Amino acid sequence: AAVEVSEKDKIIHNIMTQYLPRDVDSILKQIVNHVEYTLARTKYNFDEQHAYQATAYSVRDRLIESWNDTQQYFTEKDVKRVYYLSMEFLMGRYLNNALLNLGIESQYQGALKKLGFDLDEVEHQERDPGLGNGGLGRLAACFMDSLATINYPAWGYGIRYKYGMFEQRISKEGYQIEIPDYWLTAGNPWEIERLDVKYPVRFYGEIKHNGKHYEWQGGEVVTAIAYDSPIPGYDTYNTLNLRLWSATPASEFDLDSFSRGDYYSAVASKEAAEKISSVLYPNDATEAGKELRLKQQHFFVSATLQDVVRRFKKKDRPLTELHTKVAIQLNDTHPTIGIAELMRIFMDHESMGWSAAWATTTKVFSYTNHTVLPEALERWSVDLVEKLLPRHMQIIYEINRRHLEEVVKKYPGDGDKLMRMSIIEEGFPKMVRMAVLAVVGSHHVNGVAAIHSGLVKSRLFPDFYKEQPDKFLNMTNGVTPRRWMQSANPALSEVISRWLETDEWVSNYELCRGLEQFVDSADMQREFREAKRTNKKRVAERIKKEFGVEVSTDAMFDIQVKRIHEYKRQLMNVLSIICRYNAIKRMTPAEKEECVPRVCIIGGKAAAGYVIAKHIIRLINGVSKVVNNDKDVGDLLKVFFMTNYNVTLAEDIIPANDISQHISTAGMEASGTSNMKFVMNGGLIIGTMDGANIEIREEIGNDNMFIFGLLEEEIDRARNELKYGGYQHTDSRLQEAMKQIEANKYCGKDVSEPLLKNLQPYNDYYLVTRDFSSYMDAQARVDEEYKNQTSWVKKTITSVARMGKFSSDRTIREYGEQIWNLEATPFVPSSVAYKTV
Ligand code: OAK
Repeated sequence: AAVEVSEKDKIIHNIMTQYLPRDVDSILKQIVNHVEYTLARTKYNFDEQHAYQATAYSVRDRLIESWNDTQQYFTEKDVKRVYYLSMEFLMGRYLNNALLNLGIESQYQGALKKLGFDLDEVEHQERDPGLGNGGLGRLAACFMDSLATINYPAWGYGIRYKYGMFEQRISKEGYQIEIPDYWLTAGNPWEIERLDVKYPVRFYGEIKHNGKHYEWQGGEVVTAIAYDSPIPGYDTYNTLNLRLWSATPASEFDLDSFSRGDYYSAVASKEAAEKISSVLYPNDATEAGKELRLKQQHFFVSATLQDVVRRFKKKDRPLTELHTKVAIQLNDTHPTIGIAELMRIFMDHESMGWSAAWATTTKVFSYTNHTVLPEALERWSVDLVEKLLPRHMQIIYEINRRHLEEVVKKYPGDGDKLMRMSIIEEGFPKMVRMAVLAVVGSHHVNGVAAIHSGLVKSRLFPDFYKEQPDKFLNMTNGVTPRRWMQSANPALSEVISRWLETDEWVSNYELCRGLEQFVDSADMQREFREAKRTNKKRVAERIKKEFGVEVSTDAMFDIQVKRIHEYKRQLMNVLSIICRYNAIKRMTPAEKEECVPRVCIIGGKAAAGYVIAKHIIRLINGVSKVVNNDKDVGDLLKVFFMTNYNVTLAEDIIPANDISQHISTAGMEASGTSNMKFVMNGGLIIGTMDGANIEIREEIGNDNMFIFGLLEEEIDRARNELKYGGYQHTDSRLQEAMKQIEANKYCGKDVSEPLLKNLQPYNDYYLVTRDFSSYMDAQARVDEEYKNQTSWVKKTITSVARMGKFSSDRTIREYGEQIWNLEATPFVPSSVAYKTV
């Protein structure tokens, strides 16, 4: 179709026909320009931090070009978009990811070299934006990368916290210390502040009826301001948007305080607005229940929905068609208040009736559950919701009334069922169950691994599953091979690309199956081992620098890094390390000859208020000190607690793993995602039949994993046996380790007493003592198998080849096809008006 082109468009076209050139000298000029004009530094003398910032700005310029084109293209084609709503996005550093996705790493390397800088060093200047806790936040980031790469029309929406995840330090005595993470100190060159994209968000106040509809008035109003970060896809021009909201005082005056002449309190009350987006709650999979947290949720959800509805309304059409252009994914229950908020917008602002509003709302939302831990299922007291969001409480009551009416019709007289299915939990105080609201208001509900999705149906929502079985789906998690292989592990990626004679596996992981045919090749085996050694060497150097301890790259690198949580059983790991230490102490010189040396690495943050988790960190540090300083042990065992585990540290150490530990009590880890990253990087797993471990085993084969422990279906019974005295472990190694802890060999009794108490049969909820022997057996198999390095490396090659299922590209395609109904829409240049002149 002919496109109308105005005179102005032609002029703009004539000066801007060219995209930013990609050759080394042009890039060099772009960087130096930013040093001078953006940073206002002299171009003859600038340091690495300024080199980083100028480089980042120059990359951002390119992303803005493709971002604008992509968004204009989506609008023109009037495509359906998915909006991924998440309280957390753990993006990690941007620079290297952007360069690789844009395919211009080597040019930037060249340009920086001419300026006297090393790209690697420059990349290290970037702060890691830690706007998430762990798995859930990092999954959102992998999903953004895959959405862009697959060319799906998508936006991410979240909160621009001023303070991200705390920085973890370890005191001299081995305790965790939390330091606030003011990550914006040196600015954030990746974001674009949109002072013109802003929405009012109200809290508190009262509800009036004006004869036509309800109005929410008074209370407090804050303004949400948008900050956009472009998200490039790999090997595509498409660039998506991550829009994070920041809270600022509403611009209108509070005339009441003015007339009272109370200028200072007027200003102070405005200052309070900024608190809403000030700090990420550092709680992983536990519920804080704090008023500010609910405020954060409504703040970002309300701004997002206003933005989404405004975008939809640019074209003249009824809002009852919203679901044809909009899919909204709720990343856990955190954005679930959006179901009530969209109803409110429909009815109170857009004059829709209840039925039409509800029919559309339930066609828009879908909900992902990320945990079955009861302490993580969000519930808000009715009193709090009523006070903070009075109109939403009314709407939730009405949603519940209509929903229960249906239940009563079908199951007259079944009061228990009614209680179980109610959004409101009757009790003192009455609570709103956000997960039930999410299920009732969504067209699909999914878990994140096969076993977990089964538990979502059977344990969390059995009554709902019975009514609407097709509503419940499984979407097994995945991770992006761009960040977790290509970028984090260039050594192995280079080997893979050479053998496959293509680097297309980076966006088509299934191609790695082609590696399997070479598994017997001595050359390939050698190259895999060399890549591993390179990665282990880097980590060994890091250990030398941080701990002053030399470790050999011949030792087996054994890694467990994840949030510290009792269900993840870091305690079981450290107990087995103590047993290993005791065993080594008893070895004869001949036995020591046969013993496989290990470097045990543990890392992760404990929520500041999670006392037991902090004790576990203290114990690990105590064991580390005793073991590493024991001359009898030498190289055979070294233990390190890596401080401040985050995305950047993960990228550094995951490629160095020989074995990694994913040892949760069966049924408790929804999926896990680092398990996938570790295997993709040429390591094997010791783990339980839990989360995605089960599917990894299905894909790579039982021979390539070290599986142990009780199965999910055995857990309830085992718990009862422990609790009521039918079972007591008899593992003498465990008894010895516990005795040493009791004698305060590794830490003081402030730590050892509560830890041991938790291991008593009636208290051992996570079944550490029950799974212990089976775990030790699996560890012995690991040692034995590692002695045969050829067979070991073959296992890692086979595993890397078979991990295709766990690319987040596969996951996102499934969401796109089965939940969102999206179409891949790669940008086609000729169709954008000003480029068709
Ligand atoms: C965090 C807060 C509340 C509820 C769940 C979480 C969370 O991080 N869950 C984790 O999500 C990951 C991504 O789906 C899973 O891989 C982890 O198993 C799960 O614990």
